[in-house]
Amino acid sequence: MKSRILCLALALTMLLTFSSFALAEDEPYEADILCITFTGEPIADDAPTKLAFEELTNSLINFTWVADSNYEEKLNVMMASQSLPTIVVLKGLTSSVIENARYGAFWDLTDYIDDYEYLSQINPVIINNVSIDGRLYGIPRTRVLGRMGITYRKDWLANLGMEEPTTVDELYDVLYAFTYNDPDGNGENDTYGMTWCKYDGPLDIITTWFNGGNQWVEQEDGSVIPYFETDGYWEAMQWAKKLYDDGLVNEDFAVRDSAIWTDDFKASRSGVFVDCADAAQRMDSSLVEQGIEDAVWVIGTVAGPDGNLYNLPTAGHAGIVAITKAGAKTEEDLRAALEFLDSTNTTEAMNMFTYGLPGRDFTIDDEGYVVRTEGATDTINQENEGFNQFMTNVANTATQEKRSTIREQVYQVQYVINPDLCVANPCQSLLSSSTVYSEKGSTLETIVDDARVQYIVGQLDEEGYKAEIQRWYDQGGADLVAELSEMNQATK
Ligand SMILES: [Ca+2]
Repeated sequence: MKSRILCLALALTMLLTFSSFALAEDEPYEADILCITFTGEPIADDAPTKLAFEELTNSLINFTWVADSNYEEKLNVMMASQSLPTIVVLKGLTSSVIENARYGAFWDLTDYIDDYEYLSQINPVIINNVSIDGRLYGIPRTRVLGRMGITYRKDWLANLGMEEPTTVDELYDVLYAFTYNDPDGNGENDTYGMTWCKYDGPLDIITTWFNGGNQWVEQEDGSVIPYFETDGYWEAMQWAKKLYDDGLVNEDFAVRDSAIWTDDFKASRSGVFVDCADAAQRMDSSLVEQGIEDAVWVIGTVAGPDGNLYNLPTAGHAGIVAITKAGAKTEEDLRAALEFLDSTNTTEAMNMFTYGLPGRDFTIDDEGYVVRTEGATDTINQENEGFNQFMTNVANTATQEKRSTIREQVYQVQYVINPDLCVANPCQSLLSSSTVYSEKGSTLETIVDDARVQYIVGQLDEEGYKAEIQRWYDQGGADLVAELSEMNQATK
């Protein structure tokens, strides 16, 4: 028995020796990164978090810092002189970024990402949104994609003996009861269903519930049609009009400023709010301050007439992290850069980006939650400034902090439920290259958005609405459809 244990120990020692030998042989990757600093005092080369991160990812990071305020200018100069380092943080897909991608300044990553554990997990809607001519020229700096939700008063729902709505019809019933059945039980007729404002976000969110698309809808042949040509858009508009006609939304929504949009919900005058799901946290805090506890809940979406769940996404990104051909000269160099970027998405790496240095700035408790050290947020804000700007967060792997019930529900809605329900706008990344859109885009959007509101409030009948849609086509819409269709087909 004793000898068996000895053998095992010996084998283990050899194994450990072998693996540390193997690690030592593996040269660190030299990561040259063009990155953003907001304060002009970015993370130092010998900062503990940077050193720990380099050890974790087996890299040596050499930052070139550019101030956020003149990032665009500096970037353009460096692109023009082909002096970009290998890895470049691009804040957005500007026209010069698009031109440089087309001229071959950056590697086309489309056919490579599937080979990497984390990079293969980028949400396809985000890939769509950051593509240039249908190709991927950088790893998205991912932001919450499935952000939207329906915030409501769950105490009112309970008072009325109603269940959480799961369909548009059930939501209608809730809005009706919130308006006419005294949900707050005070005997007064002093509440209504849902607050809208002149910002058209809620109507666009509702449109997706009815499978009415997100601005543009792709056809089988790759051409696109504007979303207002779908049956779903029309049905959503009818539903919205019914809410308005039945008095379930605020009558003045077309002129109500978005700055006071939330006031009625916070004052317990209305019981539903359709916007970013994280608004639920702010609504909850506001009500708690007034002594109304445990009254707010949020869900992602409700099923439309076809029984499916859809939701309106955000862009889901804040630009991309590109790999330059000036820096990565060979495919081997490209692979090394991709491997490095992939390794920045592990749980350990994401925790350093998010919470700072393990042990000093945060620990992980017995339940597996992150616990931040008191005051650590200030430390990492100063010491690690700019450090996480090249974070791509494509797989949301960071360990989570323990949250309040409502925050946990917001997280579930935004990161677990919604991402698979998001409806892509097939033209999202094409619009910046569209000639017609750059000339007439905002005029055209105003025509159709105004027509929708005017129809809902009864200023336009169906005939009048359709005349506005015709005006949309006549004033450049027809050209826009043709141009975007051609552009979209070219990416196929
Ligand atoms: Ca009442």
